[in-house]
Amino acid sequence: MSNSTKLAHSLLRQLIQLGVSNFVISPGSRNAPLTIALSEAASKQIIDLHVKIDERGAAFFALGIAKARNNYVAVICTSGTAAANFYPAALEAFHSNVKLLIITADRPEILRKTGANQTTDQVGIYKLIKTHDLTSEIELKPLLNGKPIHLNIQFSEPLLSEEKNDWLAGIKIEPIKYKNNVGGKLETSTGVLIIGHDNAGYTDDEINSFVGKLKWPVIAENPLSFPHAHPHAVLYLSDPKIRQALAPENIIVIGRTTLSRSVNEFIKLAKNLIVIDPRVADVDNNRQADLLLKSMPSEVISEFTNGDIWQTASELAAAETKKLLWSEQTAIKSICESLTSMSALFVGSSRPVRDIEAFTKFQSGILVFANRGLAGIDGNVSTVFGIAQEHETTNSIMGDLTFLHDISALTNAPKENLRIFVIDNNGGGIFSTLPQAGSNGFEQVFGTPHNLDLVKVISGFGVSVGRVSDLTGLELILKKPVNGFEVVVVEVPSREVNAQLLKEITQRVSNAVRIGINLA
Ligand SMILES: Cc1ncc(C[n+]2csc(CCOP(=O)(O)OP(=O)(O)O)c2C)c(N)n1
Repeated sequence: MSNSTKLAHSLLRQLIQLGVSNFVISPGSRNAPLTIALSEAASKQIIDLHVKIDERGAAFFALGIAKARNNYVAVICTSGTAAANFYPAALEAFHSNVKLLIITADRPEILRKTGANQTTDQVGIYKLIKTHDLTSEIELKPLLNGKPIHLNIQFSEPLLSEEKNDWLAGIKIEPIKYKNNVGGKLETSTGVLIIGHDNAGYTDDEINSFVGKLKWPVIAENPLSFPHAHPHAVLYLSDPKIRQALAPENIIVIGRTTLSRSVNEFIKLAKNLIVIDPRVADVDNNRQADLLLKSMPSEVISEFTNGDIWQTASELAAAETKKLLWSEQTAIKSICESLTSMSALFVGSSRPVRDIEAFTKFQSGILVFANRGLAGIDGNVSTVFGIAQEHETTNSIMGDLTFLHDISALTNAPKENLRIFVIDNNGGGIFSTLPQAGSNGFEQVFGTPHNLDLVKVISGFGVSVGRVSDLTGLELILKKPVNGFEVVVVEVPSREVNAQLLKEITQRVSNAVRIGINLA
């Protein structure tokens, strides 16, 4: 038995025993000791093995499964540029505390800087994630602490072994159980609670339990998951007078608020800001607040804060949003209203995540995911493929550029029930809502139209695809249950028209709320 095979067996056996059950691999030679062993484990149905030719997508796919399972998922590649392709997902995992277990195969250290083939410095390649550079067996359990991990394994030749041994014999799987930290006491008075999109890693139930103890009005970047959240707040908080009128003594923010200027301006108005986010311990240790809490308090002493004014404002806003014409906003609102309970939703970066914040409300039983660690438009299709593995039904909404960025994922399309809605505005619509709108060369450097017929592109991959360009067409599709994998290209008005509609609805909502709460 070669030393490399023995090392691979020892490390994989430990991981499987500790409850790592999903392994994502990409083909290569240096990682062969691992991939051959994993193929054996998969054939005995001890693990789930996923093979992806592109390491960048492989890592995002692993990230998606890891998010959905709240457990480590291993992603394994050969040496050289393959390892660099893990970088975007590694960064996303670091900033969102996802249990990504990165394993890069390497050549022996002695070959570094000698001009040897496919050999670079893989130690510290992900900078923010410490590398464990291994030449021999180590105990892995202490490393599985809930954060992303990088194992760089030096494999020397021979990489393959003629001899067979039953390295899985007698394996006993005792998974590590990961629990979020909930504990400690918070004493405060009146205020408003704001829930950032990624929940700071807490489950919806953990947050809802905290909401119940706090008895304050709630607003959420992801209103779909929180029955007590006042929807559409981001629209009317764009008005400085309304912000001022609603400004509370205290604000608690769970996680990060990365979606809108209006909510962040509102947060600045509180006399006292409390942040709850485990990442303030390390990832975000320069975060500023009057009180930084690394865990969700289990005991809360607070004063009931009347939310009637928020209720009124949100009802007035809801009435205005019902009058919307066909647009990205109506499409996203209708898709979300049609979601069935016990399903997952993955939301792409850019406008879709923001339209959900502005135009949707609580929908029972939907698990919402997004890559908010760094808000990349990369790897979103692969991430949703990973999430879909773990749910009976998954839907996703993303922009056309986000979809195209990760189009290569379609080479390995899933068999699960997954429907991806691509909001096609032929380019980056968000930029038309930002100050650079209309600047010199805007279309070339910001709008970046692709001018592609997405239906043709997608069908080229052999994937089932439909096109809708009005509400009636969309509603017809929404009535059909998700059955297998399909993409729906949703053609919406131009980016400029959408930006204008967004401005108008924001203004209409603000006016209605100002009048409704007697600020006019
Ligand atoms: C990897 C990466 N590159 C660039 C960006 C900057 N960026 C943010 S939104 C966006 C445009 C996205 O366009 P699309 O997916 O079509 O969504 P829309 O803006 O139309 O809602 C870009 C390029 C990013 N967030 N991530």
